[in-house]
Amino acid sequence: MSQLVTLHEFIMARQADFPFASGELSRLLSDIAVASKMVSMDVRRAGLVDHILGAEGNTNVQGEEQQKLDVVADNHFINLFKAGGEVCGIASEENDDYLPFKSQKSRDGKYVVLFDPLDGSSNIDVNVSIGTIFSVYRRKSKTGEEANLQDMLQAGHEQVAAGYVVYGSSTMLVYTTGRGVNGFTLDPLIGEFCLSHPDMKMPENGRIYAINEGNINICNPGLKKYVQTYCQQTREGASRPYSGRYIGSLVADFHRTLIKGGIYVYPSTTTDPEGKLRLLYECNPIAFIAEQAGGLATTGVERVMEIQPERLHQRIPFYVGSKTMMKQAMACLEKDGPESI
Ligand code: AHM
Ligand code: MG
Repeated sequence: MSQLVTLHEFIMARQADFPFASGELSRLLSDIAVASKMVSMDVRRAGLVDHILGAEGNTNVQGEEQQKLDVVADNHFINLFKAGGEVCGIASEENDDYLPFKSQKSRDGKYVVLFDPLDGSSNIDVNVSIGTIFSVYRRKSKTGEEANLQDMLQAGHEQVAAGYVVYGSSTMLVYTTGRGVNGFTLDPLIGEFCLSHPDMKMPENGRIYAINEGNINICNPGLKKYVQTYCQQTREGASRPYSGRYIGSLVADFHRTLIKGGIYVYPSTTTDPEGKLRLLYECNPIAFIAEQAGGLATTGVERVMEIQPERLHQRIPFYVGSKTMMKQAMACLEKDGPESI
């Protein structure tokens, strides 16, 4: 039997690789792990909360107001970050504006975190996998001051860490600090994330495409051509076309793409010209992980992590996946009708 390595042990061992590290990023990653265990517990009880303890917006048996699970998840992360003191402010999909933390301890924190506390939350009602996605940046403002908007609007290539947690048939945390990608599965018996997927690599090619095909006639012609010619036709040497798989939870669709290879696309459409996914909370962290695992992430036009964000809730068209499939999709876009952003 190989030795069990907990996330905590792994983070501490990695910290020793950086002789001048102060341990703040390590503590921050540990806080994220603790918050995601709390969310995992809530997700496991979601059906009970809705159907037995009282629906959202109602009062539960204890007479307390029920909150939506995304708000509950948001609060778990915010509370842990405030208590930890490594983070001077956050921005999340659940909040209209960024939140600078006021205490002196937090104002001395080096980092900001941008996150989507519960991605794919429309899947909660039907018991399908959902996730948390996070990005960590070093602050731009002076230590000791309040975090500001410029701390939040950093390009993806400035991320110091990024990851996601998928609340699936098991709960898994996958993260990178720019030195490869590692995955940890939550062992519910001991309540610890344990290293289960060391040094994850995305296959160079794949046979699975993930796109909401209901949108195929309102997206650009280049993407339609790619899907029809590369994904839906039996190509030489293959026994059948590619498989379409679309969970509708970015984290779960991407997790499969990372492990099995494939391509995930949420393009611009005539109804949503900027696409749907948020640059800061969804695309940048997933792009960082994809690239660290050997994949690519673009808007169909440019590398996601090069974009200088202009707004907190900015959306972009998003293409991510195995190198070969991404290159083929990008070539179709160039030739048959580009993404517009
Ligand atoms: P959310 O952040 O409001 O949950 O929306 C993001 C989700 C992604 O997880 C998923 O890939 C996509 O929206 C699905 O959208 P659609 O139903 O339009 O295909
Ligand atoms: Mg989301």
